[in-house]
Amino acid sequence: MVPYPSEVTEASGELAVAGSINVVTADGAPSSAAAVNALVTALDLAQDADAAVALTLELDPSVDQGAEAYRLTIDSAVTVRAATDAGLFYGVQTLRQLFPAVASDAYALPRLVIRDSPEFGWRGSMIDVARTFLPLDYLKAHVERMALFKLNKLHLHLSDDQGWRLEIKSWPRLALVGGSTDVRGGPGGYYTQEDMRELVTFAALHQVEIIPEIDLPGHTQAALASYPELACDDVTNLGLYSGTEVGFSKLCLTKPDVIYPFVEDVLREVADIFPGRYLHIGGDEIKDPLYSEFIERADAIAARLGREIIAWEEASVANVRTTALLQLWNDGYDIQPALDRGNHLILSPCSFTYLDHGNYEAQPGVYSWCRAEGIPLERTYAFNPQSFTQAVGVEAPVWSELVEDEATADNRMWPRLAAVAEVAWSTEANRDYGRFTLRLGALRPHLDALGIQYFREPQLGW
Ligand code: TNX
Repeated sequence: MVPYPSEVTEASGELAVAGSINVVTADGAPSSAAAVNALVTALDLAQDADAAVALTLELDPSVDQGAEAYRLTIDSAVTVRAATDAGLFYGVQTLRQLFPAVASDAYALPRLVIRDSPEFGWRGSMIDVARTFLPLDYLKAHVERMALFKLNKLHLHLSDDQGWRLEIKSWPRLALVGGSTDVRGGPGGYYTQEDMRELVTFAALHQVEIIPEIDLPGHTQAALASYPELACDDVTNLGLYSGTEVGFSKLCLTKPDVIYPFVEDVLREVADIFPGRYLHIGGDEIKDPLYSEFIERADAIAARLGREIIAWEEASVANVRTTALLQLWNDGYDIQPALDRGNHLILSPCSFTYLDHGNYEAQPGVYSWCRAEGIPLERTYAFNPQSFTQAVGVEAPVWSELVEDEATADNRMWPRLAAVAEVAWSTEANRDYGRFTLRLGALRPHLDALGIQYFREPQLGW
């Protein structure tokens, strides 16, 4: 099992399941019901009220170790109890890992009792769809894969210099022009608002929340090429960009009458599509005397929309609401001012979690600016979020300057995202790299069944 549960008590013997099973779902718990139905279908088990074995999902408020906690009992029956649909859903994911990945005639489940709840509520994966556009179907497949490992936040980096990937109805050229190419000068692409609503609904059914990021006020060349009035008047380079430099573009912060209505329109439409609590406003890699003021005004716009902001660590210099989350990305960054103010952190330290870096030293086609030796599985696993105070959890980004396609995205994310999942879910006492490699190594057929084109990690025996 990955991530390893809080408490596993093994009993002796096995529970045999063959042919059919009596599935009883809980009313008002749609994601766990859908997950358990999908599981028994994949295992070729017929649902039959008279079957020898019952698989029951039960809402039980006494399971009170937090909103994602569950208990799984396997004795003469299989029972998952939780106070919430999310808890039941995670119980089903654990069960999914205890069954084989592919159907067979008969199954033997270990008798045991599991009590489980996560250490951190934020267990994230970030995909940069701005440098390289990836199709909606890939994002849906990724959500299903995340769910198996109890990852629950999919952060989409929706805009950058090389592309604007979200339809904005009040500023249509953003997607039509800004979305028309990518980092290699290829055809690019964008998601319609309908596409993203569909993804939000699909993700919710897998207990995954989509976190939309519009990167402001830097990383905005695609927006400037779409609407040149957003740039300062002395800027002459207003074309679409398909290189890999960073930090050269920005909204013109001395034109507040132009840029703040733009930011307000964009964030209003984003908030309308994505129902979650947070809007990620970027805020990275830009130097401007009016930077802090921009972040504060964007935070105020989010407040009027009833939302909180997330911003990259640089925004810690601004006086944002204490509800803002800051995303740490340089290992040693001095984030103390934000902690003093009371802000919480999403932990994405580049030397542990930047999955655009190699699975091994000198892997071709990867970045290495943060760690020359690459970021092997063991390194990601060694990250200890418990050493931070005021952290909501961990998130691993894949920047896509060098990620040209789905196979490459898979290679960068897997199996390292499974390590991220365990680091964020499991207790420090339950983490042990040797045991992790045995447990994850055994789940290879599950990754195969999901069609993941993972890196064949030698330390897993793959
Ligand atoms: C830094 S991390 C960036 C991205 C790049 C990435 C490449 C961060 C907030 N900004 O714009 O894609 O490095 O590794």
